[in-house]
Amino acid sequence: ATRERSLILVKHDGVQRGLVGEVIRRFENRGFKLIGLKYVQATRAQLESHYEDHKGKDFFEPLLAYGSSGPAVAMVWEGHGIITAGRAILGATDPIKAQPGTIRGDYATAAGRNLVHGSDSEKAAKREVDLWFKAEELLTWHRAGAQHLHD
Ligand code: DAT
Ligand code: MG
Repeated sequence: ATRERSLILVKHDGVQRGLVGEVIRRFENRGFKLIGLKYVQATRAQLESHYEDHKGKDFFEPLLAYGSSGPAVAMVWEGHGIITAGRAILGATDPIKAQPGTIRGDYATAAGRNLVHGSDSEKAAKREVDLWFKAEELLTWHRAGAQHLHD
């Protein structure tokens, strides 16, 4: 097992669609460990920072406006390969191209309502975890049976 971490969000559309439990279930079932969880009203400023790489793109303003219109669920998941595997669990950014069996491929139809976020690199994960969580909000614990999940 590694300590690799990823910031996963159930964005406001995911909350509205009642998919919080579904998202958690898929990561839990896969064997990843939940180390941080909160229900948050993101501010525009927080989303501007979160999505800083996309500043200037035509979807940036709608992304901030919709994302700050209601609550989201922020999570930190930990485990070997979580960043790559987490992105695979979410599916492609454009849900039309997302494979069935992924969250976006099963539930979403538009990039602007693609339900979830997942960190795309270790550098991004560190930045995003620090943006959404304080250090003391991340819990270290041993998942029972971990020896059966990892060699
Ligand atoms: P991802 O969320 O898969 O990492 P991204 O980082 O390229 O995708 O973009 C961030 C978010 O911006 C994405 O989840 C939804 C929105 N977005 C991206 N491309 C878009 C587009 N062509 N139209 C509308 N929204 C878009
Ligand atoms: Mg991204």
